[in-house]
Amino acid sequence: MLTKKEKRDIPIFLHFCLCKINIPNLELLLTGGTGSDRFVYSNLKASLVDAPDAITDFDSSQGDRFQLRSLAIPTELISVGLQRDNTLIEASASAYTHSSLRADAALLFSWGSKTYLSVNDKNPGFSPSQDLILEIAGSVGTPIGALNVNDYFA
Ligand SMILES: [Ca+2]
Ligand SMILES: [Ca+2]
Repeated sequence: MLTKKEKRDIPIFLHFCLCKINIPNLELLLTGGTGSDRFVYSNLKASLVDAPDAITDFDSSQGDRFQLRSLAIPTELISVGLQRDNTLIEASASAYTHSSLRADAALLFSWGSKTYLSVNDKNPGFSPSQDLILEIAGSVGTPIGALNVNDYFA
């Protein structure tokens, strides 16, 4: 597994579409740049809690969106705020529990100084080996409660 120091900065040749094939243990640092970008994931296992990708500049107001190839957009997006756990895996599980996150729904939560986006699979509880976890930075508004899923996914 790669450590955070070994995260690779991926040069952006395709401005519009950043696609990641299913490589769970490859931790990517992705930068979209200005304008509308698509961060495309082939499936939910492509970025898991033990080595989550980091999006450095997600900006919904620019039109940046996540796309889950071959999956419908999440049924809802819930923001649950700061989780005070010792590890990211515990924080993820807490966030799922606190929101009673449903199957196929998405979640925003903070842990430490970072914000994470998770997409649940068809099983309601959090699974470290099944449910997508991404670190997102940038202009991420995270009021507590239900957010517009179309502001994050396309
Ligand atoms: Ca952008
Ligand atoms: Ca799940």
